[in-house]
Amino acid sequence: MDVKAAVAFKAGEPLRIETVQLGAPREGEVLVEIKATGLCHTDKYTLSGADPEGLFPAILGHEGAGVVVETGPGVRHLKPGDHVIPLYTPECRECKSCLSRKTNLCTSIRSTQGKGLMPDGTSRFSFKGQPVHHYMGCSTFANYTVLPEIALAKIRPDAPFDKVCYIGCGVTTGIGAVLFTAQVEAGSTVVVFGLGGIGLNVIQGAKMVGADRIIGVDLNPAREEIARKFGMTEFVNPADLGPGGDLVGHIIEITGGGADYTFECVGNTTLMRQALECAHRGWGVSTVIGVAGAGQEISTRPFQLVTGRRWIGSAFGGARGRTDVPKIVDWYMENRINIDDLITHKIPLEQINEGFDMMTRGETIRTVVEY
Ligand code: NAD
Ligand code: AHE
Ligand code: ZN
Repeated sequence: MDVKAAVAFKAGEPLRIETVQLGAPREGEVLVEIKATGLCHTDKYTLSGADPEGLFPAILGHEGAGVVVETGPGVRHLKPGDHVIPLYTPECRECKSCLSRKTNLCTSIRSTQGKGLMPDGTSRFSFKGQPVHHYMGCSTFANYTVLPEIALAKIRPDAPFDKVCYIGCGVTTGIGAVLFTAQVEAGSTVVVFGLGGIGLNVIQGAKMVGADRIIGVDLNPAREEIARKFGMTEFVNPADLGPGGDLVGHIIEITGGGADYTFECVGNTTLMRQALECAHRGWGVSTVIGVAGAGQEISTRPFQLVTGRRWIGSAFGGARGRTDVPKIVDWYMENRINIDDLITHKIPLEQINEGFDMMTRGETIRTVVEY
């Protein structure tokens, strides 16, 4: 069938709106009509060429919501008409990782997903007879896409697509990192580096669990107001510390020795080190969420770890997609979490490049494309 998509033909070039061809769902696969998709910083990062797994041409987008149109042979848990959220972290419930109960990183289709292909090693998308890669197993920058059944969370039918699409990445990543990965306790002091689409959800999660102090760090002063609305208690702009300002020293001072939990939500390796080093000696836990570019590495003095700080990471907030995503949709529908105030812009697919430009200029928290 013909579908409308924003295609990434080359790293660093704007997306192009094209009619591409989509093949029918095969064994274990599902055809989904995407109704809405968010723009995540990770899409921009891959388009920039910084992603070692970036492939071109590809249809990016991984933060969607939509409706099942057709199921391929062997699909057991979904039927046409079901409302779904695509999962870039699937949940097969059968692989070693799923059965371990120690991680959400299902490994059943990770290798083909990383190659931009469906589990049988082929692509369903093509343009002028040439294959186009899938992206993170989702490709939500197309109004129809095909996914494996294990990469779809079935959600309640009354949830609005233009809001709950954000649960497909940013909301779950931020709140989940607090609840599932770091397991922040009530009364904790939390520091969040980067107050964008992810960091504000970390703040929202920290407030949910009853953190006492929630300190936000961002270079963009405009982030203070919205972060306070979501539960931030103090704001630090590193630029206010002056040239060569000691961010780590400042945070250690205002927290009386360091934070119980810190979260890096930018993808900056210098900030990752600073986030670790302002975690409290003896017990502080620093969680890396931000995605750094190809070739970048993190470093610190091993003494930072010897003296009891822990450095951990979180993908998709440690959430098990098919199990946890429907629950997070319920939290939204029960007004237990706020998504509406984080969706600052809504655009048609044709304006997607402007959406990324606004993200670069720091003008948006989340932009949603509605088909
Ligand atoms: P965003 O662009 O919305 O927000 C980034 C924020 O960081 C902005 O507010 C910006 O002003 C701030 N910032 C930039 N440089 C800074 C610095 N040096 N010090 C302090 N603040 C700084 O991005 P986002 O969508 O929130 O994504 C954040 C990061 O998380 C990206 O690297 C993204 O790829 C990654 N991510 C990871 C996962 C995961 O599962 N681990 C999921 C989604 C996104
Ligand atoms: N492909 C990159 C890494 C990208 C990355 O870390 N992706 C996160 C999700 S970001 C969503 O916005 C993730 O879940 N990673 C786990 C995984 O298995 O991909 C690289 O460096 O190669
Ligand atoms: Zn994302």
